[in-house]
Amino acid sequence: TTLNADSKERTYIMLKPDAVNRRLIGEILSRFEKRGYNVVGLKVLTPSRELAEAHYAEHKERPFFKGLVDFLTSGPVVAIVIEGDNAVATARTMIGVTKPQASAPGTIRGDLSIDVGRNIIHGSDSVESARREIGLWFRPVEIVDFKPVDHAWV
Ligand code: RTP
Ligand code: MG
Repeated sequence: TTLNADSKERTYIMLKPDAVNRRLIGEILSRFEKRGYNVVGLKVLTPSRELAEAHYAEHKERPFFKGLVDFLTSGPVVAIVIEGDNAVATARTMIGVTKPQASAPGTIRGDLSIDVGRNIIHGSDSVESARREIGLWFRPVEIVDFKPVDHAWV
């Protein structure tokens, strides 16, 4: 079968505090659902400093690190696990590039943001990062084992 329901790649998506404040949760989540991805983990939380620093640990020597952590801990985020065929790479394509002004129209950042420090969404950059980040933000029981039903009756 070419149906992608069997492909279980997972990625970690996070709607940053600017997206939540701007009430863009539904707009952004709907793009992944309409594309064909399943939401298998979902929660709203205000991250601790420790969690935000661990999430962005790869950037800890960068000049923007403190500002990035200040921003991420400034209010609620939506932590999401998306599942489906080639989820990691396709989500990054849907998100656009780091700088919103360089992100093509049609991408999430390209349609909804203009500032690199307020680029509304995070997506894991590799399968390995996705595994690490999902483990950081979710306990195993918070992620469902989801088998979509036959599309003939939904
Ligand atoms: P993310 O991790 O949030 O999905 O973003 P990304 O992969 O596209 O970009 P990354 O290089 O991982 O950077 C993480 C976040 O740091 C902020 N940043 N600011 N001022 C700057 O030059 C700068 N560079 C990066 C961005 O908010 C970026 O999303
Ligand atoms: Mg990144």
